[in-house]
Amino acid sequence: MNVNIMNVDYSTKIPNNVNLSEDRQVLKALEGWHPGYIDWWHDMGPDGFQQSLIYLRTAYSVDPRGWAKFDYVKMPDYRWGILLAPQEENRTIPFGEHFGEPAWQEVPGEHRAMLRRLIVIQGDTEPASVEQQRHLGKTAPSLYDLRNLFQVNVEEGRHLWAMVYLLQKYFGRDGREEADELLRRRSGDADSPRMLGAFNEKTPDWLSFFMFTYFTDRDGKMQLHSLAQSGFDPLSRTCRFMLTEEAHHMFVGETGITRVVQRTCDAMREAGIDDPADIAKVRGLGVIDLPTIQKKLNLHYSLSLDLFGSEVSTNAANAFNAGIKGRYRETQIEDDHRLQSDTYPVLKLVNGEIKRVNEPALTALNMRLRDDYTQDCVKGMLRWNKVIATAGYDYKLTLPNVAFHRAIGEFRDVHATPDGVLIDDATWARRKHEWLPSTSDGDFIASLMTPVTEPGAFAAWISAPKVGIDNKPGDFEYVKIET
Ligand code: BYC
Repeated sequence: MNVNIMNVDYSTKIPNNVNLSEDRQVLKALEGWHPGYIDWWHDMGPDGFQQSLIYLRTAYSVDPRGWAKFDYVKMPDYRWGILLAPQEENRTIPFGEHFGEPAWQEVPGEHRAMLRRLIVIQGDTEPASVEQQRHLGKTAPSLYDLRNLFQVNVEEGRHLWAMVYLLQKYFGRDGREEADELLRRRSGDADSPRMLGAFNEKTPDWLSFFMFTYFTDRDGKMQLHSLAQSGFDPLSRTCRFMLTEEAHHMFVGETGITRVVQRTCDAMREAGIDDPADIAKVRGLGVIDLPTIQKKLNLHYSLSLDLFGSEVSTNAANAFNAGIKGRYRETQIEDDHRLQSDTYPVLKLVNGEIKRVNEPALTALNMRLRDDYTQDCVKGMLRWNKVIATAGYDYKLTLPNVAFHRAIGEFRDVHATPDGVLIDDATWARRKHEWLPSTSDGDFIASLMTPVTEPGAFAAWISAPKVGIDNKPGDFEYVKIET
């Protein structure tokens, strides 16, 4: 199978709208990179199912009215294409010192290193998430979920291609070296880890997968939006198209958690359980109790907050000034887009207390993006809490305080409860498993993770989705597992 893939004719078989067939040098670089990618996919991509037929969508166009088609595909045959959103005519740089100047079609020399660093970091997260999720296929709660996992995985693979294309096209030899490094690092590896913290954590079970796609993919959304504003037009166009795919990943997370919460509430109702905090009783029903869901949420939200970097960051200010990385929805914000004399309130630790302090808006850009992220996170929470309230339970899932369980930024050296009360090391050590999943919580969840492979059937801890993918009926065979 490897052999066939190495023979792929890139100029015709890779869907691309960047005229690869006439760009011999880049084509050659991508051809050189491709076998290593396929090796990586076999070593670190989904464990098993490589010969199964999966009902996947493949991007084939950048027309928002119809950009993907669905069909049965074996994952190694997925057509990882290079697609950029259409070029906007006369686009100008929407922020920073170059505000109003024509967007760059080539790398601006003085910002080359910064631009390359951001593209490499973005690229590094994509394969990392595939590596983190590689074992999940074996315990999927349904064929529908199995298909969604693989859809997310192949698209993260495509997003790696997207960044590798930029590196190889615009950054010459060091771009090619960085592209090779992206295949060399491994999530969680002691010697050669992925670049950002959350991408070296484990995704041990399906509840973690849903939390990851809800919270961590949403960091991806915010970062991609910021890079989509970039004055470097090829990066902007690449990220704009990636966001089209990214929406489904967050849908998987949001609806996944909704379905887990729904099933738990239904099971508690059927069994006549009135107290959702009666963990032993609820677990006895073979569903995940709400307090444990809250602990998983605390973990994934806090890990994802770390991905925004320090609240006060000169890196962020420099990237903005340079016109490389903007704000969420930059073009819709009504201000001067230069921020030279503006301020922004930042949460900081002042004399042992968490306080809002005004900082120069330029250095506070990570904080601002993180605030936008938190607002976005709240939306799904409201939906989950509605499910709980509709079932008649007085229980609310909440986002923990930003000082809780942090490894990056202002609060990394202190301990705080999810309510934001600062506590000492001993209290933290004693109580942390009230707020974060313990080994026994993990063991319980793991005990539920038995695969369900009959079309239309679902594991007992998760309810069925409301609608199928591509409007398929409930018993559709999303994955034809090879035997
Ligand atoms: N872990 O000034 P600072 C996605 C480093 S997710 C480890 O505070 P800055 C996806 C930092 O590199 C989106 N190290 O932060 C989701 C710097 O090191 P150096 C991925 C960290 O630079 C799911 C030092 O600390 N895209 O797409 O303003 C599935 C001081 O940095 C971390 C991006 O992140 C950390 N968490 O902001 C698949 C966009 N945080 O250089 C995909 C590109 C900071 O001094 N990246 N450090 O050695 C960026 O914009 C920025 O680099 C960051 C950090 C927001 C990550």
